[in-house]
Amino acid sequence: LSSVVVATTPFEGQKPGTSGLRKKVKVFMEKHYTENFVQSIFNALGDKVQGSTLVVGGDGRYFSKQAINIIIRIASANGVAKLIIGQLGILSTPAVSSLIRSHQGVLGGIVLTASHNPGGIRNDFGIKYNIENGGPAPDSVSDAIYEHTKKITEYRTTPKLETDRLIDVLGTTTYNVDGRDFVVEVIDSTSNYVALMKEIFDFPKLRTLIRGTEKRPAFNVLIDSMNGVTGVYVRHIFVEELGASPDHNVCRIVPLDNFGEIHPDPNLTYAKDLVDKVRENEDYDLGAAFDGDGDRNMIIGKRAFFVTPNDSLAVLANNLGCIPYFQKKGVTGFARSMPTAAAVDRVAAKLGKEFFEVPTGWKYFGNLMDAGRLSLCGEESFGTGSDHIREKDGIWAVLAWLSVIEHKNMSVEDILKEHWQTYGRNYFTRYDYEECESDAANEMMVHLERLIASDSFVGKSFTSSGKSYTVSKADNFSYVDPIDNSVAKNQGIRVLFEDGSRLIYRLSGTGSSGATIRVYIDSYEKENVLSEAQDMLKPLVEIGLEISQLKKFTGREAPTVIT
Ligand code: VG1
Ligand code: CO
Repeated sequence: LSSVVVATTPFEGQKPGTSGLRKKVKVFMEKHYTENFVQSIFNALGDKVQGSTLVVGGDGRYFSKQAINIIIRIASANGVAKLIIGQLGILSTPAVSSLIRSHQGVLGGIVLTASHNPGGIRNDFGIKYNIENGGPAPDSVSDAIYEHTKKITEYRTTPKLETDRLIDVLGTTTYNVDGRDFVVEVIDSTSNYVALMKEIFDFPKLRTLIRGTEKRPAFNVLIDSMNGVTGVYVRHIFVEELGASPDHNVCRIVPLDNFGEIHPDPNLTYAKDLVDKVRENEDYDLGAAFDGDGDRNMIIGKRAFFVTPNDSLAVLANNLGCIPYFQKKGVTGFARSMPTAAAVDRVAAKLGKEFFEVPTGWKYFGNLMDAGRLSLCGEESFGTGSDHIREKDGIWAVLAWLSVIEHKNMSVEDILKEHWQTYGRNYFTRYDYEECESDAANEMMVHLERLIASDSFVGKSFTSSGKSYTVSKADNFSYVDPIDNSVAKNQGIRVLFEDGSRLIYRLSGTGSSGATIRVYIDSYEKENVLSEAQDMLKPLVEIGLEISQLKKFTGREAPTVIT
């Protein structure tokens, strides 16, 4: 087979966001659009591509197969020696990370997902590049890819390489392209990841928890894959390995290419089905849901008692000792993204562990993990994970929670209450205003920039519903990576108050059209730990809306999603 060169011209806007390039499917379908981006990845990687091995797979959303065929042909023509591809193109984001790390000499991976964004022909597709440590490309690599997309004039492909049905069956196929061997190995989607989970957790103990014993009733879970990629992993791990009932303990575990027309995002709004089932059926002790690509998780307890991701992170940090992986490896530091509430900070202080606050996006945790300074981290956006891989990991988080529950023999709610008694509670809420007009959202951010820069802003007091807050500091968050000293600027406007409460404003970097404004509100209470978050935070929310003049700029009366 011979490769050919195809002339092309750049597309605007191929800039990877918080986690890869995400656009409507119809944009990726435009002639040369996907080809340009894939070739730009190879151009940015340069000489390293020659003779390299890459992992390819994704959440199985619509257009995945077409994209994989494009990648196979372009990779073969660019000197890649081998592609390791999940069967039918199916690999969760954590599974890709694990595969990159567990195979010797893998250069990186191409992940086909738009994560929690809806899928199907009318919705979103995405392409993300992960580097050799298994984690999302750092800004330096994404920026280099973007620069290439702006000046691309041609791409290389092997048009006669037959890809039809290639990824449907397990096995290895060797082609000869331009006189070199080019290998495609189609692997089982779950086995590598399941083996990793078995090394980390005590499966026999978890099986006993789920099946019950004469002395202890079965701990009844409901695991919801939301028609996303985790379905195949949930079947393998929870049903086949841990003995959960396929009828009562799992739901929506067949991956669909349009996720059944739902928004595969595990939060109280989009995972309402699960929340309702667990609330209505008192037999359930725990409910969990994942996003489309399997890196996010939501945990709820009996009667749908909600665990915020901030608290989930803190509770796990406080209890890592019951997980075999950490018993062996020990625990170094903890970290969270900036908008995530500070619950884990208190655990780090008490346990004497190093602690880091990084910008939004998992790519900022990678260097710290590689340097052996970070064991566990999380984001308020339903992301939790450890240094077993370099992505957040939904299924890992549920197995970690089950390990804590098995060890403490307590309910989810009691574990949280005990934690708050010890550490106090960080009340947290996030307001999302999805698909706002981009200009309006940008103007609001400019307004906030000006406001916090004004002379009298620090020291100013705001009052709402009888509660007053005085500004102690305000800035646009920037971060210097302690390992490589790279700098990330403009990571969100922060207004910090004297009592430790915070208001944070960011524009999302994962949407495919318009702008999403996120407002994060949190405050810490030492004693009063059992109130409703929405009641506690109401005055601060009102101040946040007033300061930003969000209603005036966007015309929005209410957020799209409240977490
Ligand atoms: C969102 C979340 C962020 C997360 C990112 C990717 O980004 O806020 O915490 O890392 O999604 O998650 P943004 O820029 O829209 O706020 V995933 O599961 O979509 O890869
Ligand atoms: Co995701």
